[in-house]
Amino acid sequence: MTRAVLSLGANLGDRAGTLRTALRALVGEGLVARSVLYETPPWGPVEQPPFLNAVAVVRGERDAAGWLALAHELEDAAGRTREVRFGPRTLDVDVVAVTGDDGAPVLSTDPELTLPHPRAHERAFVLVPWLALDPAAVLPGHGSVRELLAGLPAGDVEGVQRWEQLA
Ligand code: PH2
Ligand code: MG
Ligand code: MG
Repeated sequence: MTRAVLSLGANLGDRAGTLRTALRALVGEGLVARSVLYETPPWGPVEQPPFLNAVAVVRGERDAAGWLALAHELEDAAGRTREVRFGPRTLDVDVVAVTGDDGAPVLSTDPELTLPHPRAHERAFVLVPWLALDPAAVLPGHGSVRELLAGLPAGDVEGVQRWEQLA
């Protein structure tokens, strides 16, 4: 069994509907916990509409490649086409980190699936929802999510706004 942290994002179309459909599909895939939806300013070089983001933790028989395949299935089900890097999308599901049942992190330098995710440590839109659902969260190789957030610019963290009250 492995445990995976997934980051979900959407900034085109019915953002909340798309994310809720994907989160519902994860219930059948070993969903352990999920955050509420957060509205977040676009991160990165592309000017684009704000995102809704969420984080989910799943546990199941899949290995890291299996979680990535699931992420792609969810994106395909949302009608995602692969376009501009960092650009707008109906649904993006990224595998942030995978750990074995012994707690050992899966490490990978494969460009198709780098683990842990190479930019998660600097993205408040990943770290804020993750910390909210798991106050003891650790990003392998980078340390506690709480401390990572404390090191980010305050504006980045404040920009991540809870978008709904209930999960
Ligand atoms: N995803 C990106 C690029 N920028 N910004 C926010 N706020 N949320 C995202 O999910 C996001 C982004 C590419 O994957
Ligand atoms: Mg992404
Ligand atoms: Mg992606």
